[in-house]
Amino acid sequence: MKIRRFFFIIMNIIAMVLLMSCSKDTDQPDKDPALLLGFSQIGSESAWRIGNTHDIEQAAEKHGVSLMLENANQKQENQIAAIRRFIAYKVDVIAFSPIVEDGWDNVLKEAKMAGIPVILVDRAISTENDDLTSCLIGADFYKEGYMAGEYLIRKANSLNMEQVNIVEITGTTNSTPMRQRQAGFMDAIAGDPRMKVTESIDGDFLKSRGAENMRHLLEKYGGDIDVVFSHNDEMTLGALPEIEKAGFMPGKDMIIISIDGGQEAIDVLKEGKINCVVECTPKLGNLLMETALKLKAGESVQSLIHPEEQVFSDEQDTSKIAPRDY
Ligand code: GYE
Repeated sequence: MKIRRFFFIIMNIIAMVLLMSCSKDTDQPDKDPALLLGFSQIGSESAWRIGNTHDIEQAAEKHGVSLMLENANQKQENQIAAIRRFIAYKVDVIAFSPIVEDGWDNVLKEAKMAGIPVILVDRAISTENDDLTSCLIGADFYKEGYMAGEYLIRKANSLNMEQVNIVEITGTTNSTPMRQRQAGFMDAIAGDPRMKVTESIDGDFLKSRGAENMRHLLEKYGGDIDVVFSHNDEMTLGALPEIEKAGFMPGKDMIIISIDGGQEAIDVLKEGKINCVVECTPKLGNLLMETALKLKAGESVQSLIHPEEQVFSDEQDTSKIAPRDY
């Protein structure tokens, strides 16, 4: 009995020592993080966005950054409230992906008054005060739209098309990727008299809206649609079943062009139902952490940082496309 009791006490002491040493380790990064970063994410509207959030969380952990992450569920007012909370909390650096371009000046002036540097991630803002933000880390959306247009010209040539009727399902009106993808695409096809954009319609980057818009376009134009240019994979994936339900084969009867390059869209490209996917990488986390750490240290940073991107299409051997991470 005495021996049992002795063992019991010894085991308890060992357990307590182990527990204390464990909690000391896990507490460490929070007690003395390299940086406290407040990040306001737009929402969870797409595989791109979910991949982007995940990448930022992983990068924060890797760089020893303590991350206050807030999801705005697609509402600008939630993003503004989150930025105000970050200011009240006195974070070292604020980062956010603005859902639309307008309406940020007031809250950013508050951040400036508090002496907190602000990084734009993914999307830009429209302002006359250039000194409200330190830099923008995000894709070159104009180039993405331009590459989509260049692909279409090559495809139309290969099919000897005489006229090309295009419908465009755009991302959120007044968001940077919507404006710039559209501008790049229009500029790329501008010199080709065969190209005609019959209708542009806002699909808000959502799958449900992609489906709804495609139904509307099919009712209106039916088989007169030669090309569907969709500003993201989610809307494309929503549109495809509607095209099939209407009796057309996507990828054959209609040329399908998408942007993002998530795994699901790449799988459909391999099946031949999408013809071209322009890559937009959500992997901005490491660049964000490196830039935020530099700002905390008072170092200067590049004002615009674009990641490298490519085009996936039926012009290549799609079986060789490496697995995507989002
Ligand atoms: O293309 C889309 C998304 O801003 C690049 O937002 C991003 C876009 C992306 O939800 O899928």
